[in-house]
Amino acid sequence: MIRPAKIMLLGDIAVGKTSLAKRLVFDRFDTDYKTTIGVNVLSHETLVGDEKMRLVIWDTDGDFSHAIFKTTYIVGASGAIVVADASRPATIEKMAALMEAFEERFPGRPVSAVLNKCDLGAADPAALERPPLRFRELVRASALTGEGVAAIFGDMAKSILRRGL
Ligand SMILES: Nc1nc2c(ncn2[C@@H]2O[C@H](COP(=O)(O)OP(=O)(O)OP(=O)(O)O)[C@@H](O)[C@H]2O)c(=O)[nH]1
Ligand SMILES: [Mg+2]
Repeated sequence: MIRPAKIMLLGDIAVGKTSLAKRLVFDRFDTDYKTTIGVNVLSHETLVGDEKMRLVIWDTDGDFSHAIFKTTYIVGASGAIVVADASRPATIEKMAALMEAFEERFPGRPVSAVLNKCDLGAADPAALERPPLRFRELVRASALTGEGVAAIFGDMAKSILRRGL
């Protein structure tokens, strides 16, 4: 049996949500920016121990912002990967706010915070001090180099399986 798990990819406009999903699923990177219109769904099979999982990745348009929680796209989400652009502090604020909103809507479901575009340099430390980020693990990633990408989705799959979601 393959266990399906719906994972939301959330975050501000152009932080690299689509690029992270494409790096995972196709091991490809595009420098061209083609904004996502609405939602794009990608499927990726992975093994957690000897358990087969199908990650159904809902790559959302950053334009939704908090309005995503008023749509049906969010229904049945097992977890969320919330992405920021390490080179734009405002997107880190947005990530924190979206994480809080997801946790309020789905208490007990895993949420991970990802600082993408780490190939461009380190994030502004002040932006990372804002609660709730101060108390959390932030995963550094780059869809360009591939750094962190497999681990982000793999850890999310493990958390979902462990919690029986
Ligand atoms: N240097 C660098 N550029 C990246 C990285 N990830 C994405 N980009 C670039 O950032 C731009 C936006 O990437 P997308 O993946 O389309 O961003 P998105 O979050 O899906 O954007 P929306 O769909 O509009 O919300 C593109 O030009 C990508 O090539 C990265 O890790 N490093
Ligand atoms: Mg996109």
